[in-house]
Amino acid sequence: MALLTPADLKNIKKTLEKNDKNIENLTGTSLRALCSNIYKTESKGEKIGIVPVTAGGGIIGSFSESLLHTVTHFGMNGFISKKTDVAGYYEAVTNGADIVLMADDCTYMAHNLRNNKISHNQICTGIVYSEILIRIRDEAFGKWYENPAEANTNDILAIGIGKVGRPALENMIRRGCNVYVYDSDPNVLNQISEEYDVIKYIPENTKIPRNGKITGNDKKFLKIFEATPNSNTIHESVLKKGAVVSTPGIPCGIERDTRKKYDVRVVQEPLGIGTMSMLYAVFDKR
Ligand code: NAI
Ligand code: 2YC
Ligand code: MG
Repeated sequence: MALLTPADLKNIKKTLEKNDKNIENLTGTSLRALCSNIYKTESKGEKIGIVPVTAGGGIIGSFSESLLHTVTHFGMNGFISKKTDVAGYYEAVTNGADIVLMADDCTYMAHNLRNNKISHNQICTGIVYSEILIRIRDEAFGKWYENPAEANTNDILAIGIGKVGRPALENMIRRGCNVYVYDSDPNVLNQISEEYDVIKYIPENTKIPRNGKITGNDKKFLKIFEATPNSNTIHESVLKKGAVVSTPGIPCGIERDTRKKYDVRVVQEPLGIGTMSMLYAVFDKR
């Protein structure tokens, strides 16, 4: 399980604001409104208790503080329990938390104590990052394409189909996208292609000559979802001019010079976007 490091969380304030603006430019809605539309829920001023957990690898420096910054940034009412683990949980509940946010090394969850809804970070991260691609408005491609409505198809390339990528894939299929999938683990790629109505995609740069023949696709994309723990997973051979990469993956999967060369817009943030998706998944229906 790829765990966050304090370095990943260093610029969370700036990164969250930058991505919120980016999401608004691309989809026409702020992150808050986007999450409210995805789950048809709204915040009613719930008190959010953040409980540090020492299990496994232990407390990650600034993890709880990053969650508090996220909920506060979006105008919600949060606090971090002074104690950790079970004592922290007891403290949060007895101090009136309506929702508890806490994470060990395996699961990061949000639990609404009032309506008993519970959400999981990897699932909600997959959903929100895929929805950003699905909800891009035509105007976002106007700078590069005569007919942006025509360019703005539902073709999406999904790279990395693991604990985050699979919920993303399921959401894209549910929402009627044509999903092309690539995963560097051939077992994963084969299993996903058998299990879901998707198109197996081998990017040019990973083409492997077999008995003199080169296999792989040369289709290019305007929308790419990536959820891998590696860098340089998005090669220029898959990109169209003005493409959008929506990636929870850490580190970022597209190199700076490739981004510049193809005018790529990137939505990538280490924790806050996924957290907002988790909270809206457990708020009450509108
Ligand atoms: P995972 O290990 O379950 O899945 C990763 C998948 O990517 C695997 O199937 C693996 O075969 C594939 N992969 C690895 N390198 C690849 C490459 N070069 N090309 C194509 N496929 C490749 O990991 P998980 O839990 O899905 O997390 C993925 C990433 O997302 C991690 O970096 C994790 O830290 C990050 N993450 C970020 C969050 C956020 O809010 N930004 C929230 C949760 C996870
Ligand atoms: O500080 C604490 O309370 C720690 N127990 C937090 C551990 C979080 C471990 N999980 C992760 O780093 C990743 C994040 C990207 C979100 C999901 N898993
Ligand atoms: Mg995030």
